[in-house]
Amino acid sequence: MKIDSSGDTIAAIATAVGRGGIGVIRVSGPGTYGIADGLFESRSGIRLSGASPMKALFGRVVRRRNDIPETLDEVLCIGFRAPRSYTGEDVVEFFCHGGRRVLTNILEECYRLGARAANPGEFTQRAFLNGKMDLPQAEAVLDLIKADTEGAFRAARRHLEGKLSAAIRRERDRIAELLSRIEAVLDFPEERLDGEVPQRLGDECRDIAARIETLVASSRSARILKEGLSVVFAGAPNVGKSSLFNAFLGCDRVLVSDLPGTTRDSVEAAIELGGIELRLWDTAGLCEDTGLLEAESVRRSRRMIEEGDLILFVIDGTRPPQPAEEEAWKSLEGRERILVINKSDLECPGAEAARNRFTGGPCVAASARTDGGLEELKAMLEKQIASWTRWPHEDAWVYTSRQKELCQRSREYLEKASEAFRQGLSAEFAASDLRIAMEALGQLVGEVTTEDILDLVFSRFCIGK
Ligand SMILES: Nc1nc2c(ncn2[C@@H]2O[C@H](COP(=O)(O)OP(=O)(O)OP(=O)(O)O)[C@@H](O)[C@H]2O)c(=O)[nH]1
Ligand SMILES: [Mg+2]
Repeated sequence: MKIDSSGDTIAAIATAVGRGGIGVIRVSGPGTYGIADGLFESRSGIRLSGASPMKALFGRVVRRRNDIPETLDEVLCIGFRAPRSYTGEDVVEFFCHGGRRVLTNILEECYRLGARAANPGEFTQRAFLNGKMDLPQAEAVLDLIKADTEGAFRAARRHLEGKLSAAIRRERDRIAELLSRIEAVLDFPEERLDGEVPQRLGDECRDIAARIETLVASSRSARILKEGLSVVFAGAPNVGKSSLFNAFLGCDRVLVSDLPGTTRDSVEAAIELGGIELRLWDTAGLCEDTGLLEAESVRRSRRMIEEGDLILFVIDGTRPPQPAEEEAWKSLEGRERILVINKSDLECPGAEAARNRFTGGPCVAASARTDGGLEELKAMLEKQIASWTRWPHEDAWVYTSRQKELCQRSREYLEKASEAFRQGLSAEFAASDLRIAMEALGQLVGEVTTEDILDLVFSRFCIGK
């Protein structure tokens, strides 16, 4: 991908592939109006290049073969003049009928008149290169397109407001100011960093590092909003994991039977709860290995339990808790877990003992058969999710792993600089660390870019955006 792609005019279908009421073709670049005038005939007879920008014109797209005109579609067409467009260049959008062939025919006509196919994310990349948005905002556009749940949507909207960039620039400016003070000393060695001054500079570095660390901490909440959570139903065989999984989904998704060992493989299904996507996992019962297949089933269950964000540990209330179950519960210490005492529609003599022994996490009595306790369990999950996604620094969140890594890099070098001051090393060491810390923040907001960075960000987009 080239950073400087100006000069080219690009075109793509901007709507999802398939059949739709309308489909949009977007063209951007210096040749845009020439292409539009070459294929679009407005009903009023005005050429698009002569019409006022952002005014919709109705007309038809015409393909000419050997000077014989053929109507490809009747469309609405809107032109935008640089720099007042999404990309900051001349842009034209054709609102056509949404069939694949209709759109492809018109797109091919755009190519014939001089456009080339846009790369994934190239429109947004141009918007970034033309200063219409910064890099975190461009990343937010991608998140917004991908958002399936209310939580992911809200996170992307907030991301798009650009508050992270403002917060990052503030810290970057503080580093720059520190650097200028240190460089003054380096330039005029007679003004030595003496006495408590290095100490104070070190404290300032640590202070900025702490602020960045606070931003990094928000990334967990952002990840949950964006990607949701995995919730694993785990426990001994036959306790009713699959029955509860089905009850949660409200359908008979997986097989249930009174034979232990019914579930052999981990099965996933997604629901939305509290605006967050929950990926529910039904797993095979944890049992003593009796054969190769069982051993593999248990291995898979263990892996899911390790990877899950939250474990619903299910036990059967009609029988006393088993030592192996207690052991499994103990091994989950420090993890997010909820004890579910199932089969509460029956006599549950084991429930009391379980409540006493399985401590260190909330507990709920439930029945997959009658749906008893399910609302309570869902409310418990919802509360948990709300506490994870509530972030006090509402204004600035770290959303992507790229942003998180760069924040961490910056923080690490700020701490190195602080340490260099503390040890009384030459100010040059600290200065070089601070430059790296500053550059990481510059990369985050997109002020320092390389083709690699742009590739990383924009290649994840779809074509047409
Ligand atoms: N009475 C009653 N029976 C239940 C309840 N939940 C499950 N069962 C029964 O318990 C048996 C085992 O249920 P499953 O859902 O297959 O249990 P599981 O934990 O998935 O079992 P494995 O996949 O073998 O590990 C079945 O006969 C279910 O009908 C419940 O809440 N009440
Ligand atoms: Mg099962």
